[in-house]
Amino acid sequence: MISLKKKILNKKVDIAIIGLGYVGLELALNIAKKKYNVIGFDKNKKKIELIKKNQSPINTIKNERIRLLNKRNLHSLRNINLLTKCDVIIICLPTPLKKNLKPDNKYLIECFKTIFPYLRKNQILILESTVHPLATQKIFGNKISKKFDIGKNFFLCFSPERISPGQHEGRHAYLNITKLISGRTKNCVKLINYLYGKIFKKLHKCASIEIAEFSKLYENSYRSINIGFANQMKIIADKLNMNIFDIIKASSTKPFGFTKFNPGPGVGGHCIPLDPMFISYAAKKLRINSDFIHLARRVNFEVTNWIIDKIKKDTKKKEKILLLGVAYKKNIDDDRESPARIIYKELRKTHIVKFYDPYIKKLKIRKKTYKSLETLNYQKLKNFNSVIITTDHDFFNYKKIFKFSKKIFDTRGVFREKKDLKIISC
Ligand code: SAJ
Repeated sequence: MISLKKKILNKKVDIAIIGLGYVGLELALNIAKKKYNVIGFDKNKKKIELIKKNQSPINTIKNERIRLLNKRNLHSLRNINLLTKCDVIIICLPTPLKKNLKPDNKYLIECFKTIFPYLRKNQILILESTVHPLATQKIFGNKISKKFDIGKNFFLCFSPERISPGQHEGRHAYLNITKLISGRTKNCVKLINYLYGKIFKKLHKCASIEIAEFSKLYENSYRSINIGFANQMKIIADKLNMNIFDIIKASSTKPFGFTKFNPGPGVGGHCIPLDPMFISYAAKKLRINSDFIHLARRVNFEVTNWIIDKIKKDTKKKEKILLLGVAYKKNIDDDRESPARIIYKELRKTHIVKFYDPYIKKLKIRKKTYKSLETLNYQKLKNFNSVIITTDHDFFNYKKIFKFSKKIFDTRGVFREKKDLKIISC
């Protein structure tokens, strides 16, 4: 414990990061920037090769940052035996949902099976992946405590990732975001506090690993529920011929007790549609109610269908439609769970539909791949009967979109201040 503390404070620890996705790579770069020795592992050999060539596999992480990593320390899982020499092991792997909406911990379980033989005394294992309550103990803690004395000769911690993809300035910048830390024992908390205290500006010590697990899910369920509320209010306001954005703008003048959320085409990404289901899973196992979570999820899907119905009512079959943006939110290249995918797939059944996204060149839907328009020629927007603003990327020139489009379905409120017959808010 003492020697580990000294090594951490003197930056002599070797830190392994398993999973170099948008969480693990960002973390690796920030730890390397603080002059720690980082050893990166990822099962995707192509990704490792790309990073070794100083090319970022993630559009929100710029190539020039990749040089921070010592390329000799990047490995596929073939060299996982190197883990034994590492003092700290941080796991940043995906935790998707299964088709039955239950948590799918297969990546964590497989990873733990692979690394377990290489765990040795006086190592710190930190899980950053989003998991259902009690999962850290269930997947890692129970088995580790058979081989080690957690808190004495092995240390188990949990610190949920809090990345806001695509946002790098100000309070949303990675290192400015308060990092929750937790550990199985007091010594575990002390050690993650020493290490993460050297990397992040602000830490919050959670009373237990389970509190930290639940907090992550709570904050994202809060978002899903409030976005769902905004989407349902949009549908009601529309029926009353009111602009929901005028309503929200007025409510936002209240300086307390109100947090603004915008209605949109639905909820995409790898956090908000998924994380609340981890709480629902835990509630179901306890046979208690989590209606809020299911209602929000339902409304956030319903609003996408409501938009599709509105477009079908306002257009004729076989008309030409262009979707502007397919990413799940602005200024990123990620279309996971993006509502634009549903809109594109559905409208293709009755219309001639194209899409353009500056960050996404191809859409894979089921077994088919659909290509984005190569470029966006604003003058040619008039060749489409209508345009749908599905993702409000800052890249778009909205003045030109307004000028050259015949009809605009605005699902993001970008034209909320403009009252014009050719703009249909939805
Ligand atoms: N959305 C709305 N209305 C809103 C906010 C979001 O319709 O008012 C939609 C977005 O278009 C998107 C989805 O919801 O399709 C999710 O948006 P998000 O802003 O929550 O973005 P995410 O999924 O990238 O969420 C991440 C989360 N970060 C972590 O889990 C560490 C979330 O907690 C952050 O609050 C969010 O980034 C952020 O603020 O950028």
